[in-house]
Amino acid sequence: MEQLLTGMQKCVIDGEIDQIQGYVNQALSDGMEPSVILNNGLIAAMNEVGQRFESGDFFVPEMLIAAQTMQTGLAILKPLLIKADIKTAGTIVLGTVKGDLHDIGKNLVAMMLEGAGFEIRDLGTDVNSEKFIEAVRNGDADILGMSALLTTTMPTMKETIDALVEAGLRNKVKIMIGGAPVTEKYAQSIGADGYAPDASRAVSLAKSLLN
Ligand code: B1M
Repeated sequence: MEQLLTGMQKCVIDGEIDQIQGYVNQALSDGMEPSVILNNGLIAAMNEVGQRFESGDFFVPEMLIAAQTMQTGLAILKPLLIKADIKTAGTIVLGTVKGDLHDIGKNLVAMMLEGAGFEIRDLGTDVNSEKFIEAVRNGDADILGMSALLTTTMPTMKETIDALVEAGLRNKVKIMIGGAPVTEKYAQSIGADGYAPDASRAVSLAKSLLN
């Protein structure tokens, strides 16, 4: 069993996307619990990927292919996890803000967060403050995550936070933001709870916000 998990981790870390289904199916037919495969196989591998990215051993392409491999494995587990009612690490509503169509970074953040056990509600791109607020009001989100790649679209982040305050919903969620032009200072100035410079640190931030 240990050997199978080690192989599965290596498969994700090396981005061997064609082989991951074989590992997951083998583990399931050997009787391994889906939650064990998720936590000790896929998530453990993505933790390692995050560490390699932060230490400069991995770059965006390696992280992307690892995340895609993890998602291919996760697709097999998802229906089983839902049936078993396994608790997620938390629910995150995520989107790229109004006027902004850049989604490569946001998708990578979503994949890494999913790899860390979070449930993601991805609202896509060009999301206005009303849509973010509706998702917070009607859902059970723990975190609202906004991404912006253009200096001209960053103000929607502040608009959304102000509108959440106005709607009396600000205390319902933690707010994290990111994207190339965004900074820690900007996050503080608009009243967000946190900023992450990359997908790997988005995972640590999300975990710390919910602790
Ligand atoms: Co555009 N673009 N683009 N573009 N584009 C930039 C952002 C730009 C810096 C290029 C430049 O001029 N040097 C510039 C912005 C200038 C500025 O505002 N200061 C720019 C511009 C001007 C434009 C247009 C206006 C160009 C035009 O039409 N005249 C136009 C705008 C369209 C629109 O959105 N309305 C435009 C269009 C496009 C394409 C459609 C062609 C394409 C986007 C395709 C897509 O996303 N589906 C595109 C691309 C690819 C880029 C660059 C080249 C690359 C962006 C990217 O994907 N990076 C970009 C230049 C650059 O950044 N070098 C550029 C890789 C990605 C993994 O990184 O997105 O930073 P990033 O995400 C990181 C972190 O930022 C962080 O984690 C991610 C992963 O590590 N992160 C978060 C991101 N979101 C987060 C959220 C979090 C936490 C962390 O919490 C919620």
